[in-house]
Amino acid sequence: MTKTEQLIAMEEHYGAHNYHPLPVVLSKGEGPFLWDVEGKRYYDFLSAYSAVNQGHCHPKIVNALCEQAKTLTLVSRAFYNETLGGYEKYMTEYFGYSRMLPMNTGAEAVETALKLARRWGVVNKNIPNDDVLIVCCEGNFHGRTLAIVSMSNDPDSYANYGPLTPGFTRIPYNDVKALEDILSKEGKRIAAFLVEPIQGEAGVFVPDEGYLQACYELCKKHNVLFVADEVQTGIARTGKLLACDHEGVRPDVLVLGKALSGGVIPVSAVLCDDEIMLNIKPGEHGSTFGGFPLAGKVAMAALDVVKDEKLAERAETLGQIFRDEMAKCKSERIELVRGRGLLNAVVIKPMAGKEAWDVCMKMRDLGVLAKPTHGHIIRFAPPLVITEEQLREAIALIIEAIETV
Ligand code: IF1
Repeated sequence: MTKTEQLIAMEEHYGAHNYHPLPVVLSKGEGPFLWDVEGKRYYDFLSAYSAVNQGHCHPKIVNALCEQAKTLTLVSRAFYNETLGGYEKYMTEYFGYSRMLPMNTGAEAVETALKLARRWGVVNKNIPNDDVLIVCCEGNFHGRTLAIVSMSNDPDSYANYGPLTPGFTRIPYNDVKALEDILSKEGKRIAAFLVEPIQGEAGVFVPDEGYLQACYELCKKHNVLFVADEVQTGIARTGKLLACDHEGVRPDVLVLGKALSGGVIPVSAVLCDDEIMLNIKPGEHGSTFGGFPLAGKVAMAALDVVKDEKLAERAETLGQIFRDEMAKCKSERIELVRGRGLLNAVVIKPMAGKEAWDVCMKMRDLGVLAKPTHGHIIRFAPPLVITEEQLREAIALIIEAIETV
């Protein structure tokens, strides 16, 4: 058995079977590159689902982690810690909100946003506690907790997990009229509209221009919070700091995760203003690790890198090159290329029994890593530090894989 086969067999034997990974075992990363345990190098076109926008093992972020790890890692929120205040100040100034609440994973941050929205609905909008409704979208992906999967219409996410959490209603994505209808009908008991500015898991579904703006205005009209899940789209991935920036929309509640730490440790956060945030009082929400010293130092370093290395501008320019070059490929296998910045998807037409999975296997052999979603879609999201030359080299390999599989 090769080392690769041994390590895969070990996971098969001892691990839960809740994933179906591409058969490659990775052991090292640097910038846009990954290496497997056999020493083969790959272009990473997944970026840990957009957590590694700053590139693998970015020296400035790793250094921030190591320095803080030698000094103080965790004290819990039972006491104050030296880094949290500065981190909160940095975050609120960086994103333009009056307060932030730190958590760890994206799902926890979404849960936090749901709690803030419900609390605001009860306290500020006087909705009876048991009547509060939150509007979400078909095809959404916000994480894996029970409350969150209760919003999902993907049976893989919610089926056979027992009674689901009430208080959510779903409308079609990219449908302003649907939001208008539900707000007209039930607006008095709706606290929030929760939306991904681009749906990631659904297959990088970019809504029509003006959608976010129109939804935001409807929310204002009906006194409903506009909550943006930017866990995947935020932190420069789509060509702006936030995907909502493309339409000049400032969400009432902003949810961040993933690349907030550059993929170094789990760091997430919710940002909003006093009227919403201060409804939660001591003891009413929290997390052992939320806002711990490592998180603060790592996140500030990760966000410094985004500005210093102009990652949003890079994503915008390089994303255009990606879509233009892919459009030049006349393979019948490519049904569609879509996306924004460096969050893109290629829809693959199954031919001769070969599907997106086979294309990904071929790309792996050629030295590019990406993963199919929903059977026929491949997501392409390299670290934003990839150079134009590297990107063009990778595109040639991707096209070769598509044409030869
Ligand atoms: C998995 C997809 C990506 C997210 C948005 C919250 C979260 C996520 C918009 C939760 C997480 C992940 C989790 C990952 C697969 C993945 C994913 F394939 F499902 F669609 F990124 F593209 N909001 N997305 O996309 O964040 O709690 O995971 O930190 O394996 O479940 P988390």
